[in-house]
Amino acid sequence: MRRLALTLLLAATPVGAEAPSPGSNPIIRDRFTADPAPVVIGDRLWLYTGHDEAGEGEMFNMREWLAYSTTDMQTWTYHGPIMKVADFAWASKDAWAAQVVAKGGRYWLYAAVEHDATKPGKAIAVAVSDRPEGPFTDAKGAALISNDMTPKGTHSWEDIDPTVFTDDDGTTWIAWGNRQCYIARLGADMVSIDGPIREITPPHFEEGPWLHKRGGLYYLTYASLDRATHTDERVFYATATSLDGPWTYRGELTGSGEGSFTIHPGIAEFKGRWYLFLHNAALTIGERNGALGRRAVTVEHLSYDAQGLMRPVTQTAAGVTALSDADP
Ligand code: FUB
Repeated sequence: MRRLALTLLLAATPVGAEAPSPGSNPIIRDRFTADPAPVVIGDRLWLYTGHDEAGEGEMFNMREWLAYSTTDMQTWTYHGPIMKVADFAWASKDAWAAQVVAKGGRYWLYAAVEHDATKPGKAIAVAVSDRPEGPFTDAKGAALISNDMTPKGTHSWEDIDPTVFTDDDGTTWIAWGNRQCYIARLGADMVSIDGPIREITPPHFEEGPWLHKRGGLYYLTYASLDRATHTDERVFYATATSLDGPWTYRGELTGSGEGSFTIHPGIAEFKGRWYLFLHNAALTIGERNGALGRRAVTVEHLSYDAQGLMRPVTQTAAGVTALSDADP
């Protein structure tokens, strides 16, 4: 596997340039990837991404979701496409941001897609598999969340970017949104909404929410856009002692991804260390340079201060250090 990873690294290295060391950013170099979503399953960290295939003049061209996994945070095994947007019969296009979570011995994928003309606008799909590497199949046969379920929204793509989180009491929650951020409890079947949809939009919220918990504190981390001061998204966050809120705004966690209008956080603890996954647009593959629709996933170490606040993260080319079996 190590030889395969090295071969892929060399294949993406321009002639005459020194090959980057394994594990350096961006971590995937042989295809353009975006919207990273990590999850720890057993002794591996699994990473699900979108697949950016935009050509010249195209904003996005995303048709499928990909899976990778690692044991050491340096070498990444590619598991291929796990599902295509065409596998949702009711969706028309756009395999946008997704997250996979484990529950009840199965693996659940929640993803943003474009609904067909029967319910115009973006929607959130749910799929399931018995294995993290898929294949995943449509678990509901219809949208879990569609544009008509959040009528207050100001535009047709407000229902994107699901993040799914299971609390210590076993209840599972989904948050999502663009410009508006919503949260709702999922039914025990994982394919229904159980209870009200509440709006929890934090300051400068744009998209890409990510829910996690550490100790007794909940974190809502998201792609922000303060249009008065910035042209590209950055990552901000808020904290709360209950998912019912109130949420306390905590400001910037990290700045924009190099060359990229969008950014998208994904957070996981793996073998005792915390990681922040992001994307930028700094990768060139052959003739294709990074762009709005040709992004590249990165990862950085994440740490907390004594109050449990996340310390600001500097994005690096070096990436994260290797985990060894000796690590906790
Ligand atoms: O990748 C398509 C969209 O761009 C995602 O859904 C957003 O989070 C932004 O990254």
